[in-house]
Amino acid sequence: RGLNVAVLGATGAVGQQMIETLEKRDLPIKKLTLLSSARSAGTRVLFKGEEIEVQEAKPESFEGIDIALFSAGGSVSKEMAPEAVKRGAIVVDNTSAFRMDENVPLVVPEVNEEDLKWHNGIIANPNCSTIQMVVALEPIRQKFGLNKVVVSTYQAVSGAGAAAISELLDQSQAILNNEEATASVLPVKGDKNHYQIAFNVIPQIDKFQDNGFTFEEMKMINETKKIMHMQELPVAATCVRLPVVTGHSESVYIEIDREGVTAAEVKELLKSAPGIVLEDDPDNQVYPMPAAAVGKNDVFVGRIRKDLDEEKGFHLWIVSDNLLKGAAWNSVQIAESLLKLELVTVK
Ligand code: 11C
Repeated sequence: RGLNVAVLGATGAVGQQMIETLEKRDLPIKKLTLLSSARSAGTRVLFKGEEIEVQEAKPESFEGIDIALFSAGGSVSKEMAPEAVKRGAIVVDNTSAFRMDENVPLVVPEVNEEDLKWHNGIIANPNCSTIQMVVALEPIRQKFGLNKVVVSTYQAVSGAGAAAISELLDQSQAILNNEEATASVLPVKGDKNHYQIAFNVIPQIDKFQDNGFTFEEMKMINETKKIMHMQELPVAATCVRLPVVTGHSESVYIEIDREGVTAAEVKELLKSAPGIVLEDDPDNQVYPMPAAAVGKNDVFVGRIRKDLDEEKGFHLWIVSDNLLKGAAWNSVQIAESLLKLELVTVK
């Protein structure tokens, strides 16, 4: 008895984390099918002591699959998700292909697990930088209301994939050796110019849109409104890439709906909120940092301060492993929620 689970994109940075997360959790799995492009097919992966060969993804690969976790890029999702759904699978898609589709729930279980109930076969996993922010904002919204969000991100290169990690490491080594550092991936693989990320900071993640914001910034803006069911919420984002391998950080300014709330009350609230670890003790220099968040499923929150001028304004510092809560763990968590809500049956 168990579920037939597939991972599409099994050899990618997120796919590997999905497999490791499935291994650590106890979702009942009868059979795990690992799928990839033709290029990576044939790779052998160890899962719970058993070697599984990665197969080339074809529409027929989804016959008999209950839940398929997708992380192989937007165009693969667009092509394969309808095929998987046609064959009875529920797709949890980690790309931006379906996130803003009004027939597709966009889910972070701590925030809007109930939205899973109206899925039509595809469930979208939000962008990593959005996920960690809404986990921290939702308890605040519930208790104090939320009127405004302004976020600046400090994002790790692993968000841009394995090639971006190599680029950061190769450039760092070259610079330390007094050699020339070449760039061909960041800020965006398909854009006109590429810039050095080692010992640098790049204020561009994904392509610029006509409104002057980047696509990553628009994801944070639009996805936050959809997940929190607050189309009217003012959200602004500036997304920045740092020379950090894994772990996204965010400086978030919010305005709540109530006056007279103290920073201590916000800390107390977040201390027991789901999915959050409060790390906020300035006297002992305790605050979240990406190096400490790597490998953990939680969202770490600290540096909580009340604004000095705006009575309803607060500042927060939010850090999480972008490959786990930002991607693989949130997808597996959605699968666990489907089971808990009896939206998938174990046969
Ligand atoms: C980054 N947030 O850090 C991106 C990666 O829409 O799932 C995730 C892209 C996405 O570059």
